[in-house]
Amino acid sequence: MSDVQKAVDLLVTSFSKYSGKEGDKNTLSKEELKELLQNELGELLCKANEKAAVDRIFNDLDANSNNSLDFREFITLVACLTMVCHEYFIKK
Ligand SMILES: [Ca+2]
Ligand SMILES: [Ca+2]
Repeated sequence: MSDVQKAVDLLVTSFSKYSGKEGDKNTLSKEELKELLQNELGELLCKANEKAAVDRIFNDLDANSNNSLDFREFITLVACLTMVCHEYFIKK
C-alpha cells in the first residue's frame, strides 16, 4: 500500500477502534471522542484533558447536533489538523 492509502486505512481503523466502544458502533459519543483525543492526539491537542475543551471540540464537530459524531463529522477534525500542520511546515 502507498503511504496515503496507509494513512486512509489508519484513519478508518482508528475511528472504528473508538466508535465501537459504546452505543452506536459507527459513531463517536463524547466519551469516545475524549478517549480518542487523549490517546491519539494528545500531543497536538494538549487541552484534551479539559472537559470544556472536549465539549467545545465535540459541539463544533457535531454538525447536525445529534449528540454523536459520524465519520464525516470526525474527519473534519482530521482535515483541520492536517491543514494546520501543513501551514506550519510551509512556514518553516
Ligand atoms: Ca459509539
Ligand atoms: Ca452528528
